[in-house]
Amino acid sequence: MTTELDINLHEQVVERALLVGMNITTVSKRIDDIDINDSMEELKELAKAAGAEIVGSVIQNRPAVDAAYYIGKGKVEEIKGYCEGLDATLIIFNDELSGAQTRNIEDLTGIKTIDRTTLILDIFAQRAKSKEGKLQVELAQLKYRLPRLYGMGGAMSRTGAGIGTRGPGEQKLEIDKRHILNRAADIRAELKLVKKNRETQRNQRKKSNIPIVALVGYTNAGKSTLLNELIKTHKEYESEKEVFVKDMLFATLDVTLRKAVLPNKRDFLVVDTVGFVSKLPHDLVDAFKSTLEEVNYADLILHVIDATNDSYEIQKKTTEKVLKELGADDKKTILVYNKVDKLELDIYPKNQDDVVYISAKQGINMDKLLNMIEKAVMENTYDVELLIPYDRGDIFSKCKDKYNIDEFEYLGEGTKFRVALDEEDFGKYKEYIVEK
Ligand SMILES: Nc1nc2c(ncn2[C@@H]2O[C@H](COP(=O)(O)OP(=O)(O)OP(=O)(O)O)[C@@H](O)[C@H]2O)c(=O)[nH]1
Ligand SMILES: [Mg+2]
Repeated sequence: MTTELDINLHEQVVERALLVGMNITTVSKRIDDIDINDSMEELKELAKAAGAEIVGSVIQNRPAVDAAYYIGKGKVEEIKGYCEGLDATLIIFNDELSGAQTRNIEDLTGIKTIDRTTLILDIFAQRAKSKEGKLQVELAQLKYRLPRLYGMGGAMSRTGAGIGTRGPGEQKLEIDKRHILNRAADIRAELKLVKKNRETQRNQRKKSNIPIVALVGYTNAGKSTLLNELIKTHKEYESEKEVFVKDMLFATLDVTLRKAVLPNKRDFLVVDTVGFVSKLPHDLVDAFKSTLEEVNYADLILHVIDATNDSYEIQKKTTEKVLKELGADDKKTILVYNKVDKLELDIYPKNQDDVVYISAKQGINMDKLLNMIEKAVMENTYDVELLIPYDRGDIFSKCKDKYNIDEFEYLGEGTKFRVALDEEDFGKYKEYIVEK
């Protein structure tokens, strides 16, 4: 007999996971498709991030998906044997399973079975700290669970036809379903408020004309470390403004904005974002859309790449794919190869126009990066000195609001200051330019 104590003890035992991947052999591969072995390697990292121990990995080659057992009944029986031999307590599939497939596989093997999406959602749920982050993850989980509800907990939905079909099982499902729908509606309403807030802030930023630079990249590439390094350029820098850095997948779930300063003394904003992996669950991207949207409002993207990771090419492709999904793939981008302190010097190529090799942790090549950022965000701006007569004080205040000017001089003829004007203002204030 199991006691409550047994159950609690059992929950703390590390789950022993067997990974299962499917290689569909008939579909012709596109160039940007990720190789099944790489995909399995990534799944392994994800499973570890969720706290599981990996006991084995199986790849099934098949011309097509099996509707009932995904990899085919015969293969599931084979996997049951592996699980017994390896003492596995969890099976993780590399793709999304339907509710029915999950149930069939669990029934046949007698072992808890989850898919890649559930795994990623689980990691996010463990990591979410802010209220918005938690709500977004919960919404994604509810959306993913709902259509799969009827496949869960096999015994409930297999009450059969005829008398008794509307038994407690079915009723419970209806209650669960209604509960999920209600909760999802509540969360959406709460997130709507947060979104509104975010929009107001965004509009204020837009008015202030500060360039925005977004850090994106594969999880663990060093985005947050780079943000912490960039903000040291600001005179109001305090170590409390630093963000959370950790050697783990998905350390950052929230979008954070911080001020930093360009070599030409102009302020800019740095945005840290959630890291990417391949096959990022659609419900999750959807739920995080309003936070990820910050990327779309950026003037420049710094695509941070861990140059020391063996799979950095794949990680780069993965990030590019997610950017495309967000509609941000045509943004001006600098490729920032990070962690070069761990590489042999000279093995990395010379810096090119939109490529730079840095170490965020050791502060290597930060000056180069900052110059590149300056060049990119100042493109299409005109660095000039203006002399505004006192009877046109309105122009001076407009410039002050828009370009956050710190330094100016009151002269006999008017107010003199340096400013990087945008194209429109450059045309408008031409007559007041004293020096280009
Ligand atoms: N050696 C070395 N390690 C670095 C460098 N930059 C970051 N790291 C380490 O890489 C790990 C991940 O860094 P983070 O800044 O948290 O990475 P991230 O891209 O924000 O990760 P997520 O938030 O999970 O997407 C940490 O252990 C950092 O200390 C670097 O330049 N050199
Ligand atoms: Mg981070």
